[in-house]
This record gives sequence, structure tokens and C-alpha cells, in this order.
Amino acid sequence: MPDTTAPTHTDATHTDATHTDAVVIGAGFSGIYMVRQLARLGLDVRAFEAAETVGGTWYWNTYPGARCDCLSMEYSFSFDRELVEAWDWTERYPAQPEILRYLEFAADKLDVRRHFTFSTRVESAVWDDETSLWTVVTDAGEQVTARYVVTAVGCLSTGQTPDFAGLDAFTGETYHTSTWPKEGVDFTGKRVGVIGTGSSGIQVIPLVAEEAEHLTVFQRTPAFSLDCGNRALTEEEKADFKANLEEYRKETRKFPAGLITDILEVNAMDISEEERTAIYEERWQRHRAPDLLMSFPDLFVDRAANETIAEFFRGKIRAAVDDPETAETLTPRTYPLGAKRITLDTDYFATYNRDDVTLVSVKDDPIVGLTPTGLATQDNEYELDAVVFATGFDAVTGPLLGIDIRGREGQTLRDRWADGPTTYLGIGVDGFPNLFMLTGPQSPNVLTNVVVAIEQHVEWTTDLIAHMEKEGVRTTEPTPTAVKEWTSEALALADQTLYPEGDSWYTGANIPGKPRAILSYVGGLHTYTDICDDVAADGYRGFELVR
Ligand code: NA7
Repeated sequence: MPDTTAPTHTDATHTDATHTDAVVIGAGFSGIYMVRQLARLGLDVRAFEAAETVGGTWYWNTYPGARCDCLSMEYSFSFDRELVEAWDWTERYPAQPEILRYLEFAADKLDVRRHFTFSTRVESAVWDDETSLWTVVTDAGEQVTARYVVTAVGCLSTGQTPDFAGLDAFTGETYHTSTWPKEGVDFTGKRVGVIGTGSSGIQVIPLVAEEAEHLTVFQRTPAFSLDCGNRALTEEEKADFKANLEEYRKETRKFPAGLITDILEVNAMDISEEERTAIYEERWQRHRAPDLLMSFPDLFVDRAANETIAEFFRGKIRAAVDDPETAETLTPRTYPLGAKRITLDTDYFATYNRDDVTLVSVKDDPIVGLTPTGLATQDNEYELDAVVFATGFDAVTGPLLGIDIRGREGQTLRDRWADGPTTYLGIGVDGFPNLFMLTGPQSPNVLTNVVVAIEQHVEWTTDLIAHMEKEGVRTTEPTPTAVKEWTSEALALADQTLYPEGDSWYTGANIPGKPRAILSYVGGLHTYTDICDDVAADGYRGFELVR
């Protein structure tokens, strides 16, 4: 049912609206590249970003220890040799400040900043059938009409804080890792609680432990974590990457995760335990998660095979943690390795050998809520001066549904996706013409080196818009059949894997009330790219192009 409180198309064609060809929402990797490509097509482009500068998730997540889980050189734009030549990464795994500097540098070099209005959030985008235009409204009250809207809102940009009782009554400090104060936080002399042991928790915990008087970690589900073995890049590594850029770019797109990986041709279950363990150990030393997770083809389809690598990781926890009981509490046993994202850490498990760190399993002793002076579990009370929420994100769909997007006949995307997202290729939705979602749900998005996925999405979308401009196509939207079929395929493919067995943000299971559905296309970026290319070569099969 159309929501009658919504702006109607009459409201939407505001007389004081300015007009542009395309609006891009977001200034992370995808927004920067999309703006550059649309500008190169000769289109007028306006772009909006809530933050005061570019960076996206790397602008906001400034908590101590924030670091990417992809290698720096892999996690960077590869489409422009000049840009690659002009930038030198310092570390194997880049820390947040360096990634932010990189994105600032890229935005300047690609000359996209002038298209952006910063410190401005897009509140709504409403389609008008009569004019075939979107009206985009910002929190500053600006209205812009545009033929195209491209969302570049990222997959992990809407933080979630659990609705604990007593949150407002707590008199101490509270922080969320995804909106960390830019001036930093000093925990010296303080009793600190960290809730959450996903990637953010695992990165922040060792550093808070070093500073705080006492740290209490509230863990609901333990993580499989890989020692990231971070180090400075050598001059040889940097030179090698630059020299082989074109080959790297071509190769990387042939792999499921957009990362060159040597997947063995034998199944884990077809070799002896000794052989397997030797392979895992050698790959552990490479300090690169895909090398482990993709060692054998059966690891993510066969639970018994998965158990072999899970047990290898568990052994690493036992070796790192002195107290066997604490080690056991830190040991994941309830889900397959990889069904929740593998975390990359520095000294995470060893942190629990400190006298000033306490681990609380809130699976066994659930959180009841915050009190004025701390946190209460069912059986205990913890006095705290500060609480850090490392409780994650409303991933992939959260940032899109945070904008009031209304397509034909006032239909909202929120209503449309009430039972879970439905898309064609993760890019478009029927009834929402000329709306293109970069790294949208049911595209490979977070199951890849996302920068490679972004480049593929931006380039494909640019080609489609260029085609529309050239052929005089006024509107493009997927057919209902294409959406139905793609959605079924995406869901069915996920059912053949172990992803549904993990309660994680990959499936929306981390957000109470969120429909549980895989938020990514699990068939691999290589397969997905072929499908997209084939769709384009076939005259954009599955899209209705109206002149
Ligand atoms: P994650 O991976 O979603 O981790 C959130 C953590 O917070 C996880 O351990 C959750 O436990 C825990 N959590 C969430 N809600 C609660 C409540 N209500 N009570 C106790 N514990 C809770 O988010 P991150 O920010 O760490 O990482 C997200 C991605 O960002 C990461 O994978 C990288 O790709 C970058 P749970 O596991 O749900 O039991």
C-alpha cells in the first residue's frame, strides 16, 4: 500500500528544486569512483555525503586498532595506473588513518570533490512518473531533481546499538566503534566494558586493555580469528605490484572473492589429517584469510570438511591462551568457520592472559541491561566507567532503507523489502526506475574484496547509463520476472553453502526483527561478472529500457 504520509509526486516536483543529471549518494570507494565515471560521461553530477569529507566507513570507524581485513594493495583502486603509481601503502594490512588518507588523495587526484556536498544526508528520493525524474531531498532541505540516482551508501555504514534496558540511565561514557569520537578517547585509569567480539571488538580489545585500569569483555559468540601478522611492505613488494598492475587486475577478477587465491584441486576430506594440518599451518603463516578458507573446494559446502579447519583454528586459541577455561570460552563451536566473517587480529587471544582483563560469556550469563554505574547480567553486576559497543551494523540493506526511497506509485523500498530484499543482479528493483545500487543486496558485495566488486559495479553501471544516453533511453528498470528469478537464485545458491548456519550480519540475523536472508550473491564475483557482462551483451536482458 502506498504510504499517504509520503511526499507525493506533486510535492516531489518542487518548484525550488535544482536539476542535475545524476545524484550519487555516498563518498566512500564506490561514490568516489561512480562520480568520476559519470562526470567523464559528460553528465552533470551532484553527490551527497553525511560526513564532512570523503572516506565512507573509513571516515567513521576511527576506533583504536581499526584496520582492513584485506591487504592494502589489493584493497585499492586498480583502474587508473597514474593513481596506483602515485600512492605508496606502508603496511601489509592498512590501518584506518592510512585508508582515509588514501581516499582523500584519490578524491583529489580524480577531481571529484567539487561534485560533493558534504555534511549533508540524503533523507529521501522520490520518483515522479510524469517527469521520469527522481527528487532527492537532503537534511539541509535542499531538493534536487535527477534522471538517475546511484546509491553508493556502503554495506557497513549503519551502526547498531542493542536496545538494552537502562541505556539512558548509565552515567558513564558510551561509545560505538562505528562512530568513534574524532578526538580519540582516553581510557587511562578507567574500568571499561567492551560488548561484542566481531572484527571491531577483536581489533579494539587489545588496545583498550593496554590503556584501561580494567577491561571486561562481554562475549556472546566467540570468533574464529587469524593472526594478521602485520608488517611494513617491502620496496620490492610495492614495485612488483605496480609493475604487474594490469595482469593483477585481470587475474583478480577470475576468482570468487576478487582475490587471487590458490584453491587446491583436492578435497579436504580426501587427504590425511597430517597432510591437511601441514597445509593449514603453511597457509596460517601467510596471514591471509582467503588462503585458509579457500584451501580446499569442499570447506564451505561440507560441514565435516569445515570442521577440520575449524579445529585447526581452535588449536591456535588453546596455544595462545594460558587458562584452559578461558580458552574454551573463547573457542567457537556452534557455527561453521566462515559462516561468520573470520576476524583478523593482532594479539587478541593473548590479551586474555592479562590480569586486568576479564572475559564474560553473555551466552551463559545474558546481559539484563545497563545500570547507572555499570552493566548487569543475569547473575552478576559489573561496575564500569565506560562501555564500548562493538556490536556491529545493520548491514547491506540498513543504509539503503535508512533513506526513504519511493518508486512508482509511491511504493516504498521499505515496504517492498519488508520480507527481505528482492533485486535483479543486486543493482536494480522493478518499480524503481533509473535507481542503481552499488554493492546492493544479492550482489557479491561483502563476500569479496569489496573494492574489486565496487569497480565491477561502477564500470557496469556506467556502461548502462552511457548506453541509455546514447540510445535515448529514458528509463531502465528490471522486469518483475528478472527480479523474481535473480532473488530465487541468490537464495537457492546460499542454501547450498554453510552461510545459513551462522547467525551473522551476512544473513541479517544480528538485527532483531530483520528478515533473515543472505545479503550477498554467493556464486562468486567471477561468475557474477560473467553474468553481468552477458546481460549487457544481450541488450541488458531482464531490464526494460523505455525510450
Ligand atoms: P559484528 O561482526 O556484527 O560483531 C558484533 C559483535 O557484537 C558480535 O560479537 C555480536 O555477537 C555482538 N553483539 C551484537 N549484539 C549483541 C547483544 N545484544 N549482546 C551481546 N553481544 C552482541 O560487527 P563488527 O563491527 O565487529 O564487524 C562488522 C564487519 O565490519 C566486519 O566483519 C568487517 O567486515 C568490518 P553475536 O556474534 O551476534 O552473538
